[in-house]
Amino acid sequence: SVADLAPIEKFVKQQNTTPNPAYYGALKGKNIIMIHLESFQQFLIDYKVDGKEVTPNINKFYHEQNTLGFSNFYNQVGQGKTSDAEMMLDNSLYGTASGSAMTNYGATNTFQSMEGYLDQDGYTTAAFHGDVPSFWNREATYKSWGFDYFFSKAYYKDADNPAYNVGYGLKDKIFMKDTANYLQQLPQPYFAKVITLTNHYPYTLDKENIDFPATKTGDKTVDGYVQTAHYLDESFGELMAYLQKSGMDKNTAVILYGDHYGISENHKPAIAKLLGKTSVTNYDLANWEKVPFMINAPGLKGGINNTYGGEIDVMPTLMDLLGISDTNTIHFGTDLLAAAHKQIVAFRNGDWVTNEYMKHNGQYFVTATGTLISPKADPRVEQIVKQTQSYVNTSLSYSDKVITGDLLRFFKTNTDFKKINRKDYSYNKGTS
Ligand code: GP9
Ligand code: MN
Repeated sequence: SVADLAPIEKFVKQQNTTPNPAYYGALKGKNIIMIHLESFQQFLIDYKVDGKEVTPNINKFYHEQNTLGFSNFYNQVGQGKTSDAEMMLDNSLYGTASGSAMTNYGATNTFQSMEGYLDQDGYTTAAFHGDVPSFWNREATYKSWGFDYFFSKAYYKDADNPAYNVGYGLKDKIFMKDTANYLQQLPQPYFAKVITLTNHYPYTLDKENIDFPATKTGDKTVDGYVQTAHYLDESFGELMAYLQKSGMDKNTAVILYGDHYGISENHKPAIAKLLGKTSVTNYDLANWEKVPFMINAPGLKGGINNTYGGEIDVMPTLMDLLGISDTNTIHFGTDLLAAAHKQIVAFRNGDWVTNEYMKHNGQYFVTATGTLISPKADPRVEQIVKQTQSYVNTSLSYSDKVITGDLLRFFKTNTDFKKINRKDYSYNKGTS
């Protein structure tokens, strides 16, 4: 009921931050292309195999003068994998404790999504993905989130050609080519979410497209990972070249993020080999959960930012960069660029990372050094750990309440945002 919302609203309001004046509104009115790098981990950045960079285009992008890159950004997905990442990125709500929130609630719940805000701010909103629209219930969910368009597999030329497909759907290079064409036709300013696919377990690719050496960990499900990551990187490079050639790059921000691990913690010996170690600790495994998050735009003040944060923080960060007020809505993350950004990264299993300490698989470490600690030995540390755990548990359970109880439907006193009516969205705006 509406009464359930009150304590949650209070909790969320306490986390509200004042935006960083150096960044507030920096992306205002620009086109936004947000690229979902499937299963892409932060360790791939600047990583080399046989002396060759796995992802030269993304590396170059990461180090560009107008790119703001985050070095301590974590994936926070649970069982919903990709769909959890989407829920966090687009709504600043966690995936649910079990299952996929998009699958179970996407078609029916009320949302206060980023696309909803942007649509109300004059943006065209579009999603692109080379798989069937039913996967993760996207077809229905994106209407609830206010997407004007959803270009799924059938929108792509010759989409069923077996040579164009691998794994779940279209190969990234084929996908990027038509996507670029569609982007150019969208009314500006636009917000486009581009979800790649080829760098997905089990990392298989046809011979003609493999032009990178596999790693030699001896773990069959791991060694192809850098090859599909390299292919994804090439497809990204091709899209960037198109943006430059068409001049679209002049008024467009490009954002990259990784959704979750490519190599799970079940592959410890292989992870150790990739890291050049004899074995891995829980500290190494906590760092293994890092994924890229980077923002590039003409004139943007770039650099590597070491703030601790994660997928839940993306929407509040982007809202401030876009200069759109969302202080009156229910979001569980905070702006990564704000001075008061809360550097607590909550994971779905109750683990967490902060700028001071981390908890991973029941062990505690000093974040900066990896020193194993016993919080009980130091009352000050014990207190911090207790407070952090309580914040993590509250945040996750409040987010779950919002989703499982469809609480945003009760949200009325909102000056920033009009309720999204999913019936207004049919993915054929202006074409019917
Ligand atoms: C399928 C794709 C994969 O369309 O997004 O989802 P995942 O298996 O990574 O959750
Ligand atoms: Mn995924």
